Formats: sequence, structure tokens, C-alpha cells
Amino acid sequence: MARLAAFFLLATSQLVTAHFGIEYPTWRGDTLNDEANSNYSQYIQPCAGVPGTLGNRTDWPLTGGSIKLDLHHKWTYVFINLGLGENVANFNYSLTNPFWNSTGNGTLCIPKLTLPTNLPVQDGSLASIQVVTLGETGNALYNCADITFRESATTLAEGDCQTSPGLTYRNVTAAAQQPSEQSGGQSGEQQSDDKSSAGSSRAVDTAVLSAVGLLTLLFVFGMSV
Ligand SMILES: [Cu+2]
Repeated sequence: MARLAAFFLLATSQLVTAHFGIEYPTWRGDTLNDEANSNYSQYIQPCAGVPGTLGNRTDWPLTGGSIKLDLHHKWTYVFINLGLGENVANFNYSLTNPFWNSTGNGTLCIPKLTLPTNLPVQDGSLASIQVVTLGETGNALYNCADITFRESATTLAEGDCQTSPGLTYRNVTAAAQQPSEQSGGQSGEQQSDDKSSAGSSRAVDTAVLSAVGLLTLLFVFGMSV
């Protein structure tokens, strides 16, 4: 019984730590593995509780740069926002206009994000990128990366910006009007049927709930004996 309980503890704790990471530009802090900072939580908006003063700042092209995400969930809605300034609280520019529906887990690398027109930035402007992922119950996860806009900065080389096979995404509004031009690298075939992915993730959630329920029962049982 104790072994079974330990198994479910392990299984559920890994689910809790799944979430997502920003691989490029370098994120503010490692909110997945930084054990020393127990205050970090991806559930905390706007930036998972990581202060904007840690100095992890990446030079990023003035005309829009690459972003590379490490997605752990089976599917997610992805919002990427931009805030201008040294340590902003207001991420009021959308770079995903308004958001993407991403299916599959692994690396999602976008070679070049499109910036809003007439964005008031110049060489040396400081900014922060906020990535928000959203699941079906509305729970949002947050991470941020700090950048400096640079004339001399470049996008990631093609070899450094590969999307995992089987991971696809599409812009939610663009797809409603026309075939999307967005593609997650080589394997960027478009996902046209959200219902199948939403359905399978619902099955997963039921399994998770069952596991948590069983775990609770095991604890109750263990305590009362
Ligand atoms: Cu997670």
C-alpha cells in the first residue's frame, strides 16, 4: 500500500511540475527547476514571481526575433505579449494576435515573431516578453524573458530553431478566416480539428483527477488504520 501511495505521489508531483519553459530568449529565471526559489510559481501573473531585476537580458532584433518554448502539456493556448520598458508590469502588445492553439508537447520554435506596426522601439530599447499558456479550465501559466532591442541582433539560425515533430499550432483568429500562414518550423502542418485534441486532454484530466482522488483515499485510509 505504501509503495502504491508513493507511486501516485511521484506521478502527481510530476504532473504538477510539467508546465512550460522559455528556452529563447533566455527567461528571467528557471521557474521549473530552481529549487532555491520556492516563491516562483508559474501560476503567478505576470511573470511567475520572478523579479525583473535578475539581469538575464537577451539582445533581440528590432524587427522581431525568435522565440523557443518548451511545452509540456498535451495541448495549450499560447499568448505572447510584449511590454516596453525596463521592468514593466503592463504587457499591452500582443505578438500572437490574439493567441495560438498549440497541440502536442516538446519544442515550439518560431523563427521570427511579427511585431505590431509602429512599435516605438529603437536600438537599445528595453522590453520584456511575457508568455502565457492556458488550459481548458482557464488556469493560466506565466513566464517572462527580458530583452534589449538591437539593430545588430539576429534571429536564431535554422538549426537552432526546430519544432518537435508532431507539434503544431495555429493562430485562432486567422484560421477562422483563411488558411494560416503560421508554421512551427519544418513540421508545421496545420491542425484543423481542435475537438480531437480537446477530447483527448479531457480524458487525461479525468485520469489525473482519478489519481488525485485515489491518492487522497490512500492517505485517509493510511491515517485511520
Ligand atoms: Cu503543468
